[in-house]
Formats: sequence, structure tokens, C-alpha cells
Amino acid sequence: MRCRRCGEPAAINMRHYKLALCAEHYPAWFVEKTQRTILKYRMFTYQDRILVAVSGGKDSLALWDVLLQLGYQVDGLYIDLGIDGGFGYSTVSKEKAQAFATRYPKAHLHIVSIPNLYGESIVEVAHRKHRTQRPCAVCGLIKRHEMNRVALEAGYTVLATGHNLDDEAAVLFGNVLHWKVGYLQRQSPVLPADGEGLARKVKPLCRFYERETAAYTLLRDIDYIYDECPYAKGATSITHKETLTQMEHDAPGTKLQFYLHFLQAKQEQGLFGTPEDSTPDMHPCSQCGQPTTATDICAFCRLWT
Ligand code: Q46
Ligand code: ZN
Ligand code: ZN
Repeated sequence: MRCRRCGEPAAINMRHYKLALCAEHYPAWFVEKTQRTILKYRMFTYQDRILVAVSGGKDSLALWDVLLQLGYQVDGLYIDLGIDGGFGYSTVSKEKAQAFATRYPKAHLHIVSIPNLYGESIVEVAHRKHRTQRPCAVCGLIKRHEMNRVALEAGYTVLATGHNLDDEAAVLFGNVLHWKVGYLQRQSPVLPADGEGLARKVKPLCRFYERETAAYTLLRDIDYIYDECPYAKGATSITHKETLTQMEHDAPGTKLQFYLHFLQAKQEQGLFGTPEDSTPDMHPCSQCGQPTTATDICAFCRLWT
């Protein structure tokens, strides 16, 4: 297999695009395609200040790298959840994020430690509040709150996450399987801000397969944490990913078509409505000021009472 641009041996073959590229031309193609996605969905401009949520994994570090290369005003945010999992998950992933930041003199990494700030790891909060060993619901709530808080306090207009096509297709599959219309309305590469003064949320890597972001980090020599969060095991989204991967194996391009046709149906036919249609009545939490549908104190602040 030869690179389409220069004829040298290819480093990656993307069957769904009938495109093979070499170690030099693939990263360049990845950066160009990310820029096309940013422009297509009007995610942000060079005037915006962007905060990338960095987990230390391949997708978020690839995203940060691409945005820095494209010359955007972008910083990183690492949220230390205090997860150990027998191998120091949070410690190792934080080190990877910090090591990446040293590659660029201009890259600034904000670090927020949940145990230091609030006195408990997310596992301890989940156990105290809900008597559960599965902290994912609490984790999602805390991450959302902290991302909004840091973005607001430090003046970022856009929050970017490294969700890839495999993530988005699996979420879509789950939403369709259970006809979660509200979630289908809100599933989008760009989400308006949750409230006044908050940042909008974007997913610039949503059109890349996981394998493509992995190839990018490899060819760019970016070191990341290979292990997933220990609580990711057994999540339904993983089962959905496996099902779709099987379908992709039989018919290359399945995930891409599934996701892109969904976005097209939303955009061109108004199917499922837009994120704005499903925005419920929000008002500021009396403790932290972030928008909430609750009558007084938001779900995040209630975790600590
Ligand atoms: S929600 Fe659950 Fe993830 Fe939080 S506890 Fe780990 S698996 S990190 S995206
Ligand atoms: Zn080439
Ligand atoms: Zn609150």
C-alpha cells in the first residue's frame, strides 16, 4: 500500500475513504481534516479562547496538539478525580498531561484536584452520597461543573473535548436503541453554553475513528496513558462500541455513515430538533451561581451537603 500524496509506503490505510497515507502525510491530513470540521460546524474562530479537557488519554492530547498546531488560543484542563484503580490511574494520567504540556512553550495546563479542593475523591463522594461503587454519574456531574467553573473564572469562551467517532456513534446507538429523544436533540458536535457567561462545548475530533486518533498520537510521538479508567469496564457504551465495531468490520464506513447521516438528518430535515429546543428552564444555583433546573441548589452543590 502506497501513500496517495507521495507514493512512499503507507503508514495507515483508511478503507472507508479508500485512502492510504505515509508517516509524513497522515498527521498533516489529520490536522487539515480537524480544521475542516471546526469550520463546517462553526465551532470557534481565532478570536475564541479555548479550553481543552485533557484526560491524559490519546484523544484529548491529540486534540490539544492539533489545535496548538493550527495556532488557536488553547490551553488544557486536567481534572484529578483521585482514582487509583490499583495502578495510580489519576497520578499516571496527570503525568502524561503534564509531560505533553512541556512540548509547547505556550501551552498552559490548568490542574484541578477534586480531593484537594473538596476533600474527597469521586469514589468517596459516590459511596457517601449514593452507596455505590460506580462513580460514573457523580464523575460526570463533577467534571461538567469544574469545566464550566474554570472556563468561566479564566475567561474561556469554548470548551473542547476529545470525543471521537467511535464514542459518538456508540452514544448515538444507545440513544436510538432506547429512543431518548431529548438526548438525540442534544447530541451535536457543537452545544450552546449551558448558561449566561459559560463556554459552548465542541467536539472537533467527532469525525475521526479511534484508530485514526491513535495513529496520529503514535506518528506525532505523543505519550499517553494506555489504560482506561478502571470504572469504564462494563459500561453499556463499551458493549455498543463492540457491536458497532463488528458491523464496521463487515462493512467499512458503517460508523461514519451512521453518525454523519444522523447529523445530516438533524441539519437538513430538522429531525429530532436542535439542542436549543431541549434546553429546559434554568436559573442560577444559589450557592455556586451555575445554571440549574433545580429550584434552589444545583446537583453539584448538593453533593457536599
Ligand atoms: S465517568 Fe466513569 Fe469515565 Fe469518570 S469514573 Fe472513570 S469511567 S472517568 S469518562
Ligand atoms: Zn506521503
Ligand atoms: Zn451549585
